[in-house]
Amino acid sequence: MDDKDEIILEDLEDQELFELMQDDLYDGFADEIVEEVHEALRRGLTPYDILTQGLVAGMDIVGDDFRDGILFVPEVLMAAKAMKAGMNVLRPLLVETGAPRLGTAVIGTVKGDIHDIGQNLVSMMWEGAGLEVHNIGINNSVEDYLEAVEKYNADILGMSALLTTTMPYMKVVIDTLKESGKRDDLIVLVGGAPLSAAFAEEIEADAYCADASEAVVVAKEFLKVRKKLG
Ligand code: B1M
Repeated sequence: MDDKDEIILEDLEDQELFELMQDDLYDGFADEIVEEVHEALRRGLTPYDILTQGLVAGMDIVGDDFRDGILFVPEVLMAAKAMKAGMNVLRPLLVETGAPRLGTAVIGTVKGDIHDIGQNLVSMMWEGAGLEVHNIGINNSVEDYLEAVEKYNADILGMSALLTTTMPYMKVVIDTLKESGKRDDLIVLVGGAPLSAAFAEEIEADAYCADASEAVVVAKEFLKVRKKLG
């Protein structure tokens, strides 16, 4: 019997439960993550705390060890799978809302980039805040973004990039929006670990969002201004 078999989730302090989630996410144990998320919910912890203190904190450790050559792509993929399993449990709770629709958003990761956990999180939180969200996934070309924005008559375009090599593509999208005369109709919000407010300003996005909760606040602020003006 390994040590994990002896752990009784109910006996753990909240902080110990979060630490166990971080360890199990690191090890890519999706089934255990699902059980632990359910246990955290059972004891009344909020979906947001479970997400940030358990899952996202675990993924931060994975990221550090990936950078330092301790973990490799297969292990990180297992961790990502475990993260998504946990997010699937939280999803209905994060998107639960009786609020009227505030506006419509399209979000996707830019061309050449297949990281989607962060933008999936933003999607969920935007839905929870009352936005109609169309998540167009990973590896999106200019054409993909433009087609989706038109199809869904979006108020907001959200772009995500996790690589320093893919973030410049956001400027390509914004420049194309300008050339086609569609830039001013849209609120363009960008995010992803290597970005910054300065980069967002440089590419003429409307704002940089450091994390999913900031993405909610910023989206709401821009929509409020737009509705007043419109
Ligand atoms: Co990759 N990877 N990866 N990876 N990966 C990073 C990004 C890296 C920083 C790891 C490292 O070295 N420490 C590094 C990038 C270095 C750089 O560019 N400077 C890196 C690398 C190098 C690579 C590969 C090139 C590795 C290789 O093949 N040699 C390769 C590239 C593949 C490609 O995209 N073409 C690669 C592959 C992968 C996996 C497939 C194994 C996997 C992705 C699985 C998936 O997403 N389905 C993976 C993962 C998981 C990571 C790390 C470990 C974790 C990313 C993550 O999910 N974080 C990452 C290290 C790190 O970031 N610390 C790393 C959790 C998530 C909740 O946070 O995505 O930052 P984040 O999202 C946040 C905010 O940034 C913000 O809100 C989110 C929630 O709070 N946000 C937005 C994000 N998007 C937003 C959009 C918005 C608003 C806010 O719109 C409005």
